[in-house]
Amino acid sequence: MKTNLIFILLLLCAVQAYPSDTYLANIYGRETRSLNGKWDAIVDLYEQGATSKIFLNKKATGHSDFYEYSFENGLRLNVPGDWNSQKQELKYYEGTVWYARHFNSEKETGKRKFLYFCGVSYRCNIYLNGRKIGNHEGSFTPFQIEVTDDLLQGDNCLIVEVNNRRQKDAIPALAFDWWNYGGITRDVMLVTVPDLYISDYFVQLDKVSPDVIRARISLSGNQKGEVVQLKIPELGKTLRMTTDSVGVAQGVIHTKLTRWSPENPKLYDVEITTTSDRITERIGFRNIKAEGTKIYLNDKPLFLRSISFHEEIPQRMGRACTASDAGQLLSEAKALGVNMVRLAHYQQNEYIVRRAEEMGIMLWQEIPVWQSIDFTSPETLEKAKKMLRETILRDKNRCADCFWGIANETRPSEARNAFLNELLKTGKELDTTRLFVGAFDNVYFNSESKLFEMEDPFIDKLDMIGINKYMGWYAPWPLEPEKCNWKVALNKPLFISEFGCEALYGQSGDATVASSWSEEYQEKLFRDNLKMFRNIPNLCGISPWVLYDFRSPTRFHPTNQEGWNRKGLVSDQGQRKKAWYVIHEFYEQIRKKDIVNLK
Ligand code: GCB
Repeated sequence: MKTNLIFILLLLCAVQAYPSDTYLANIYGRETRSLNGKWDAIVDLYEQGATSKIFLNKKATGHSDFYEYSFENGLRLNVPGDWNSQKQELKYYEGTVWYARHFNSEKETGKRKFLYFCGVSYRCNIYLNGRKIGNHEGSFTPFQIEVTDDLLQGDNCLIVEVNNRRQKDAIPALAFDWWNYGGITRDVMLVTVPDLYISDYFVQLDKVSPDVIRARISLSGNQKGEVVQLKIPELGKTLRMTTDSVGVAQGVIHTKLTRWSPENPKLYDVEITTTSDRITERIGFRNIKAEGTKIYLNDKPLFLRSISFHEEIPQRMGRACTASDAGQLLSEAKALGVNMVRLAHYQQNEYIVRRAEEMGIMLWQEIPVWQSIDFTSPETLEKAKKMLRETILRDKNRCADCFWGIANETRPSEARNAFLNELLKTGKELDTTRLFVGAFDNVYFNSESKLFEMEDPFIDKLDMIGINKYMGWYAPWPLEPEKCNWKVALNKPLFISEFGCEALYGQSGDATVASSWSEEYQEKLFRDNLKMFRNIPNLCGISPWVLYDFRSPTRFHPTNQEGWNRKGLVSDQGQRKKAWYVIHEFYEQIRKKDIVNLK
């Protein structure tokens, strides 16, 4: 009863936090026209394009007129796609590129039109027919701009100024351990909706109850007194609601249903209709909670068999951006025997999230608050909050998303604590059905107590604590692995969110020498770490770092790395290293015997 009351109160707060008037939930369920394809591009090394107003896209007429630019007959870039992998000269480019394309549009009475960008890396300004209509910061979340009144009948010229320069106040900031891909890296589309449309909805199972579906549906323009119908045909359920004074309709469905799980990733067709709009989506229902030191999915404790990957196709040395890329990454994860993926270190594209859900893979999604963020800057805090908000908005109906990660490897300080507190507050205002987590790297070996310990006042606020610990690589073993005992956050579920070491595929060497960069060293390190994990009493799962070797400019070794982080269980060419088999065997044992405690 008490839980329900708290839920309703939080729901009320949440309603105010949503931009219900002009939002567009479930973009792939809308009437869209793709603006993907080849775009014209201009590389603006000295960032002079704005001063030269190249967004006006002028053409010379008469005798004395000329312009020192033209989008025609120059560079062409694929959208979606990063520029780094499309042109050798742009491999290391960090700066501005202008993208341009034309498209036709017709005025339609009773309709509204939006431009929707699934992801532009890192910041951008959008110009339509010579006029700036919007901007966005943050590579990994979508944004939309209403263009109903800006579109011309017939030809329209869309220009996007994209910049991926690293900055101190950005998220991530100046240095990070992955490639800084720039460009329009995700789908772009023109969306058409009715004047009064279904802008947003949150349809999920109650936090604790297995047979109560809670629905909150928002209409554009905060329209009051509209009838909204939610239908789940397979359950034989139809819920009729009416919107309140802020255009929100809320209700519950009581029903017996099959809950989504890795073993049975059941999804239901859900249909929402109003007098003017209709939208459908496949939605799954599950309960996730942390209690004591365990994670419960559908009231059953489980061990999280996870892996991480970047949104990168190593063979192509570029960003993953299509449905088939998502299939490639996730099927390699699935082959390892996982029931979960930690999507590192940022919000990955919707193809990945939706495919994971269909395959029965739980997700930890995080925002790129990675190590050295400027915690003292109020602007950076606002950016982080916006990123978290945009993540939750996009994926709140994805039952696969079980964990929202708010930070990776941040160290306690007054500024850091205050920053993360605020961020967490924002997250909880938006979503109370998931678990909030973070990954920390401040566990250390206390030579007096002879225990692995950690002091961080913030971790008490989280539902599960992720620990990144590189024993045998960045940290030498202080004792035999089987003698390493942990006393960290004993009252909470503890998840090893990273561990591992580098090895070059096919390189054979001494299993006791780190600098051999050998598969044997990596294989032994994995076996040793698995021994230690048995001594973590509150362990609820592990996520080795990382599935594939990935590109990183911070990896300087000329023969073993060449700009690659070699911690993959799978090489950049897709070959499985010896350590892959260690984890595969371990995960198979856990799965077959349904093991929850390693002890
Ligand atoms: C970490 C980071 C991850 C790095 C990894 C490494 O702790 O969280 O982003 O890539 O270590 O390989 O050093």
